[in-house]
Amino acid sequence: MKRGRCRRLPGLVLLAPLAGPSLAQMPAGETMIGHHQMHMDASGSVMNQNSTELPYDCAELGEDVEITVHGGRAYTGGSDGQTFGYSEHEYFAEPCSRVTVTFINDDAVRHQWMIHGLPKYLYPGGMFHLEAAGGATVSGTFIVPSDNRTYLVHCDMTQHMEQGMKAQLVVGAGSGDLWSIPGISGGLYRDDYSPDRYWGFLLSGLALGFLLTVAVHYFLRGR
Ligand SMILES: [Cu+2]
Repeated sequence: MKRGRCRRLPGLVLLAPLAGPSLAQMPAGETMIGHHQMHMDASGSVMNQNSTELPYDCAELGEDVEITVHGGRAYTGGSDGQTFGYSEHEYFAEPCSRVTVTFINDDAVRHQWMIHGLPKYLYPGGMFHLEAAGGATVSGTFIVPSDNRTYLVHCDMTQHMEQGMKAQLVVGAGSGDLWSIPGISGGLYRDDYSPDRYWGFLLSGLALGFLLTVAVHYFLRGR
């Protein structure tokens, strides 16, 4: 997925919503759990939804942004070492926007779309969290603060982020790309499996062994 696919389109639906059960519609059987404002049913869960309360630094609500994103094995972009991914790994919103995310899980295993770094006085733990069971769709809404900042989005299932389910939400001008966002930024520490490196070590070892053998041979002959 190339950067910029979801460049800001104020007030527009970025991708057409797909049919499917949505937790935003609060179907029968929903559960609300304590202060985490967690809505849960068989299709998944939404945690810390907020569509009305403004962050302290927002004088008024900005634009409405709708993001529809798929998650699953089909979205690795062919990158080595990745098993999972999102259909888009970067999203944009203006400061104080109300962001509604519809997350469609194309896999059979559970996946999440979780964002970190939001104000803790509005979002316990600083996070907003969607989790979708295999084949399910969940959606939820949160409001971002006014500062220019880049937020981490990922799936918190074991090893899923390391295997490609990592993305970023850029609010305003952002605060720089996060590392290891598929298709956008490189790793903090890049692994090097280059065969040249190992050939170098092997040839150096052989040359050193040869020189030592010759040196010992002449040393013994000279005695
Ligand atoms: Cu996942």
